[in-house]
Amino acid sequence: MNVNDLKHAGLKKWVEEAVALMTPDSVEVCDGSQAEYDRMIQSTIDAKLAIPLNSSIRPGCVLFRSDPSDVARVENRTYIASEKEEDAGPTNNWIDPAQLKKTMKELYSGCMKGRTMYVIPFSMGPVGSDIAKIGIEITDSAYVVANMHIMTRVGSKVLDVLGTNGEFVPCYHSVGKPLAAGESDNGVWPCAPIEHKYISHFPETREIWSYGSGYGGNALLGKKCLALRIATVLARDEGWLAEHMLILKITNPEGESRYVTGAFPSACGKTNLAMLIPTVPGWKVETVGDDIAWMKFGKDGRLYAINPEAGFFGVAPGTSMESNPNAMHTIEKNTIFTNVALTEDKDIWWEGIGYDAPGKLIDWNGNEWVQDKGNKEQKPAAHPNARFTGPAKQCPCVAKEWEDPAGVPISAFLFGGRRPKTIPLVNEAKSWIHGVFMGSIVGSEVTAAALDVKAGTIRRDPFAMLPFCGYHMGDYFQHWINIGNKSTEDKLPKIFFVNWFRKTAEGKWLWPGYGENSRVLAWIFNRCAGKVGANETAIGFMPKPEDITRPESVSEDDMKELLTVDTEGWKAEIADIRANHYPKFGDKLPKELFAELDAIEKRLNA
Ligand code: SAT
Ligand code: MN
Repeated sequence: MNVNDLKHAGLKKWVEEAVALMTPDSVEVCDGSQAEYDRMIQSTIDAKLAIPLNSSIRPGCVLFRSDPSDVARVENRTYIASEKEEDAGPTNNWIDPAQLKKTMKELYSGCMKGRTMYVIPFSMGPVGSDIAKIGIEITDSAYVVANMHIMTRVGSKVLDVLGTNGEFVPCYHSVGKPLAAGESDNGVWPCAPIEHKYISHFPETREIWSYGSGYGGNALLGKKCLALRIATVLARDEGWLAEHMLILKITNPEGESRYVTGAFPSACGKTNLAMLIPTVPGWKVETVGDDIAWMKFGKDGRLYAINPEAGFFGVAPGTSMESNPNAMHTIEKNTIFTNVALTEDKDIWWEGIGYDAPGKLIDWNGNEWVQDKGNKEQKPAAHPNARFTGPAKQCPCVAKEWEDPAGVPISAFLFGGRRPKTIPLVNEAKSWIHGVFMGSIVGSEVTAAALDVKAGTIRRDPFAMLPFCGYHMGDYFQHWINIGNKSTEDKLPKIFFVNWFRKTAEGKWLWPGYGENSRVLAWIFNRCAGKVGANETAIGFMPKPEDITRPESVSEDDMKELLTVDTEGWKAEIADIRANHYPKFGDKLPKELFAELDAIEKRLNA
């Protein structure tokens, strides 16, 4: 499709301006067809950026290797350019929007020379759903187009919904690597040096401008940029929730179903939880989403969630038939792999895939790699943030209602992180505001030594939204409080804190995790259904021992430890929140949260 065929005058004008600025050789409006996807993949194969995998083992799959400077989201190059600096808040990078646009326009000037500009109409959420939003991404990357085909709903059907004057979020993206006449990428992942990378959000005008990176959330602008950073601003203004949450369907042995969402910082096994296979007999868990939930109130006063995405952009290393068979089945075909290792028979391999490297590999840098299990210093064959992009509809445990435009009614919110100490296995908030308090103090042990935080320390990541909230985090806490005032406690989701990562003083896991987490989900389900009581403690409601089953591998003593309030640990936690966490938000921290902190402290001292 051609720019002249666009029926939306505002969209046509916006594209024409981008063409004048970025001067691509040609322009294509994406129709979302299979033929278009195949053409995108073929063009990346021709440019030696993609390697087709063995079609008898992994049909329809390709492998990309990115540049070592372009392997993950770049948080220090990600900006919230609100008019006023205080609106971005202490957790975001801020630049004056006018100044940022000037800098970026210089970078965008002529940036698509020698390339095709693709115009991608996409819908976050089922096309036409009340909860869905439309974005238009302009990009010079066929890799981005192909990934967007999997991760979102793309094409003419979206333009039909947009009509002649519908609203859309305009998103600019360029890899920032123009080509000279006759030049091709020829096997070199195109991107710009780190100091020219910008992932910019303009919350007031609801625009996204991304430059210099072709990877993941920096480039697939529907995901963290639109569905979280811009959507949090829309949600604040319109009275709904845009959250970094998985969505689960849980069915009990009687066949009753409930839906829960959960927010966990990265590296806490969110995708595994979303696709969990229960060990408790008779229970079933299905997936609605693995990363993002948008929730709006229904007429009945309950919150209904949709998954705005259509695919999974999951971390490959550590994913195996043991840790997540449903993810492994999802990526058997029609999947894009990025920065995993390649085997001799053109299949994929990564650390933690569940079996040794079969023979000589090509690692994510494109070099020969032979596994040396005796060598602890050996560099991994797959990048630790290597990813698969797989269609959600291929997931064996995807819930049948995962695309229901009305969304699914939510019974519970889970918050959690990697907490080796203090935080019990599960703990239910006493009220909405207590739950908001729990969300505001989410934290996780830093595991990767690469971050400039000491490994073993707790990094606070409120609501798992630290890099994803498009405005001041203190105002965001207030928004959560306001949402609670829009309905009544009996209709609002109950809120739970969970922790699968408790360790003994000797460093041994107290809880086996994975499928065994279904025991906790079953208790949460039964609490929501009013089928079990609980012990009321200083920190919330906790299971009575007889109401939660114990895995064989967990001793009675360990189970007791998992479900006991660590009073001294909690006192230290409260002191840390008071001294180091809450002060970061200054006078934007809602006073209700300080009151909650005081109340818990008082109960701990009683
Ligand atoms: O790169 S993404 O933002 O899409 C994934 C992640 O980092 O969480
Ligand atoms: Mn995520």
